[in-house]
Amino acid sequence: MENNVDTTSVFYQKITSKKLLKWLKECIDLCQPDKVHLCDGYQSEYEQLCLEEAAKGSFIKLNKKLRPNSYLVRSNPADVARVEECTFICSEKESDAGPTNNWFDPERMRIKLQGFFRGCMNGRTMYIIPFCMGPLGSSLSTVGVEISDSAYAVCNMHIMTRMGNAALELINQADNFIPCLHSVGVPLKSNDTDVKWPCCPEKRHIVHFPESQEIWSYGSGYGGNALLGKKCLALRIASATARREGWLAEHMLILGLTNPEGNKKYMAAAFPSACGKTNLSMLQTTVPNWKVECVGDDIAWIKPGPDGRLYAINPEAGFFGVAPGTSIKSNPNAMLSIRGNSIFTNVALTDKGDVWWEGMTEEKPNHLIDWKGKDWYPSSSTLAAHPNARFTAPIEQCPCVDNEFENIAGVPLEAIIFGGRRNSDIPLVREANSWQQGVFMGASISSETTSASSGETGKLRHDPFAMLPFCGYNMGDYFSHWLEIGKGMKKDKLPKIYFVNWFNKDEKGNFIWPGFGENSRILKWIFERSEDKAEALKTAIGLIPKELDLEGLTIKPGNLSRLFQVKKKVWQQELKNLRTYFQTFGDHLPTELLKEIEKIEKQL
Ligand code: OXD
Ligand code: MN
Repeated sequence: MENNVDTTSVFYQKITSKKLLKWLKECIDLCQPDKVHLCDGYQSEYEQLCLEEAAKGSFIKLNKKLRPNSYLVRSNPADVARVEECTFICSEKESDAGPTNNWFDPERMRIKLQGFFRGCMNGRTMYIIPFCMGPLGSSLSTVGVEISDSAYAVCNMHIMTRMGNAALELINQADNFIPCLHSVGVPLKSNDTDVKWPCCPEKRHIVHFPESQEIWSYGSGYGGNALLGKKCLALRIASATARREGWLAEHMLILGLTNPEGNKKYMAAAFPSACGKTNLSMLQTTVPNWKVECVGDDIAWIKPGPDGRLYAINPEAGFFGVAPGTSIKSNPNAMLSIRGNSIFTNVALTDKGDVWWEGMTEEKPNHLIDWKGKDWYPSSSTLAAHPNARFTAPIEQCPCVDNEFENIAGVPLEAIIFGGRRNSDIPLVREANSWQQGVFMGASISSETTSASSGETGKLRHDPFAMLPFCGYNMGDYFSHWLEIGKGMKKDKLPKIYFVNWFNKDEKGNFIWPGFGENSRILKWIFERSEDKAEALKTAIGLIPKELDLEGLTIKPGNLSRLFQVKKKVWQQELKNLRTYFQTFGDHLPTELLKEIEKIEKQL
């Protein structure tokens, strides 16, 4: 090898995969790191890295009594979220990326990336992170290797994936993996001192080659831009692979719901980012003796199983959840999941060395250090935590983690739920009367934008299947793929499909539905529908509950009917907007979706 990295190091003997050795050599030659570290995945490695980062001032160790083995990290204020405008799908043909993705010619992109990455790890350590998405040994899982110069990415990957020796063994055996190259894009000269959060926002590129299954990410250290197993591999690359192979990679939580008789059913649910997926995936029910258990809070890989039903795994091993708004009241299980062994990014620091964010407690602390490292008081006009501040915590710390979380066969799905953040006129819940209508419902999601991505928040945008930022191919073809999955399965084996909206508001801007734990009343109805034990009423836009279990809940008179009203004019307009939106997919749009619009129009 051409640079000063010692390739006789003992770890090279651990790598027998020819593909990995070849790629590693290419990456070392290109990025020219000072050192190379092959991650073993041990806890001692994680602790050592955290200590090193703490010594540099990049990680702040939290009070070990209040938040054992946990750290606070502050990012550069210019690097705080996913960056959709810098995210590319470089398929061979532009039409395969489709109108919802940024496409760039793969050959030209490779030349551009070679320029960015040349020498980008000078003065830094290159970490090699072998990882497995999904339970080790599951035929539903996939292995990857992330090469990164960010210790923060390594520590987060420790929590979010099964990484290290066990994954490397799988890679060696298969001589295959998905290569994911990541750099913060800040090479160091010999006497440069490093900054606490190196990044290069002006050159950010999050690039996917779906055909050759490669990921290249440059310039950002934050979340999905840097933890490449998550959005890049498990959604963008996996969705394109899933289409080729006949399965689904989805932006969905997976939960198990148990009724008082002890019967359990699994459901998956797709919502746009920061719309409460984490809360729903582990909610504490308000309906007595019902229980929710969490298989996953963000991503589901769904494949037809040997019995002809759909089975889902969570490819991740941790939560990378939005902190603001999370409290003992809104999500006690998340608060318990982050009681220790967690990384907090862009939250505020209390005087006692613990973390705080808006919504965590009713009363604000008298003094904090905010996410930018500045003094903060309740009278301050700025937020103490960034709205997209995150916690990273192991899923096994969740008090209601499902027993089947590690099941290599996955869990059978009884229902699929779609939802968005809509402040009016979208009913609390409705059931599709067919798989095809369910696909239409998924395709019809619109939601207000949130701070999970850079850009304006609170703006309504179409977000089909909550996959707008994550679909690695033409969204029109994705709709067809969903229809094909349904056609390939027996009707009685298909999960029923639902659409929910927790976010309806009254004229004064107050939420009509209390949400959070009360959403269990809707889950109960969905559960009982799958057993034909709950009745439904037909409307033009799907089936709504004849009755909901509202015992113990007071809802203002009139508000309940408001949660289920179907206003003809509003829906005519909604369908008109959808028709216009669907036109953007041209001849990639399956005609079935237009037929669903026509059917509703006729029935309105
Ligand atoms: C996430 C997102 O981080 O969807 O899960 O943005
Ligand atoms: Mn997400």
